[in-house]
Amino acid sequence: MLHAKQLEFEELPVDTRLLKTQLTDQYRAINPAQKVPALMIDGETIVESMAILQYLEETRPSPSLTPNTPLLRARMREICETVVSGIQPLQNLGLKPHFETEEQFQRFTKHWSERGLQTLEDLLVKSSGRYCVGDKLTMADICLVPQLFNAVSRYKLDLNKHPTLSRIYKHLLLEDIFDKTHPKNIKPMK
Ligand SMILES: N[C@@H](CCC(=O)N[C@@H](CS)C(=O)NCC(=O)O)C(=O)O
Repeated sequence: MLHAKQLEFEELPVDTRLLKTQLTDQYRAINPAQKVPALMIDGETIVESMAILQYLEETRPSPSLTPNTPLLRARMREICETVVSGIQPLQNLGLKPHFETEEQFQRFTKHWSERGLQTLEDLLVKSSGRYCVGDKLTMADICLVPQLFNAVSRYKLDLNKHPTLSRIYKHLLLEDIFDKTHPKNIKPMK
């Protein structure tokens, strides 16, 4: 989103896997949920991905990442919510300690990722053009790309089973903003 809005920003490291920096009191003061992301902007701290996206969209409206009719905005939100509320929380690494075995955790999270891809495919058949909603980049695309990257890299899920999803993902990966944020191009933070 920051790239899409052509904003300059600085990233601060939060190692959620090994050091679990998110669980420190220092980070809790930033995000009470002890999760990433958190955005410090305009003298405030904003947490929760959708609140961050919406804030950026409202305060930095150009280029617009919102469709221009109520129905298309609803289509965009269907996709955002499917990712942010329907898939991501059910495969978050923070759930892992609540499973008895690694295998149980993997089976559970993979199931909900697969189920989510099918939901996205069915939604995109209705809404998509070259992008998730019509022919314009929106917040739905911003939510979609990292979730699909996760499905493909972490669970080795076959996107070809979902032709619309697969077509849009391939197209989005060619976009400069998604190239910049692709894990292969992210330098490890010190
Ligand atoms: N609803 C939150 C979810 C944030 C979230 O689950 N973040 C994950 C990484 S994508 C995290 O920080 N996990 C570490 C943990 O749960 O300990 C949002 O959309 O921002």
